[in-house]
Amino acid sequence: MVPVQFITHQTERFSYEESALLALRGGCRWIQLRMKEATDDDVAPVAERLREACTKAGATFIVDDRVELAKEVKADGVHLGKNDMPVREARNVLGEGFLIGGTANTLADIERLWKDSADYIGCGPLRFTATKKNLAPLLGLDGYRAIVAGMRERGIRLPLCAIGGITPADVRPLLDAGVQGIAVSSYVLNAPDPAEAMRRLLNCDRDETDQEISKTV
Ligand code: TZP
Ligand code: MG
Repeated sequence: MVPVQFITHQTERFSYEESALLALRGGCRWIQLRMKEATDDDVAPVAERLREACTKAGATFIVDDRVELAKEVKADGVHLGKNDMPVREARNVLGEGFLIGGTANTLADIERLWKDSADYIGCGPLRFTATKKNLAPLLGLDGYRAIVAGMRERGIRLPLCAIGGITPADVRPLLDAGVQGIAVSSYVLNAPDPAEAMRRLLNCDRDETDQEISKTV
């Protein structure tokens, strides 16, 4: 199964919370609660409920940006962008048991996060996406190849998740480029059947014969 982090989003069809529940229904076991414009008071009850839903599903639950809230709701981790609390500071607040993910757009970002002891990297964007404002320059597949080569040269061993406009057709090439996982939102939420779309992403590392067999058993 491909490691897939689902990033919540609100659409005309679904609330943030519903989006996460659909991802879980599709078999996703790694949810990031991202409610960019909301206040902590709005996020807290959603986080409490999703914490419970993730526990029931055996899924890892990550909160975007909000370190204190992540701690309060006993999330498994927090995801920090470049303008959020620095990873080192968050580590002091949260301790060693917490997963801390960091956003990177360049090899230099990854090096900084590595030194700061982040646990995984969300690196992108692969291509344009409307889900995030102020998007960094697009990496394309070649961008990931260069970043993976740079990480190897520097001995940086951190799970790298590609993000930004990812669809199933991108997954194999990204894994071949050396990334370990993907983070996704819009492909799933814009699909006619989001749970099925999630299932398709998770199975992208299996060959077509495997997928046909699994449909029949
Ligand atoms: N950062 C870069 S893209 C993105 C974030 C949080 C959202 C996910 O992108 P998409 O295209 O909706 O899968
Ligand atoms: Mg952020």
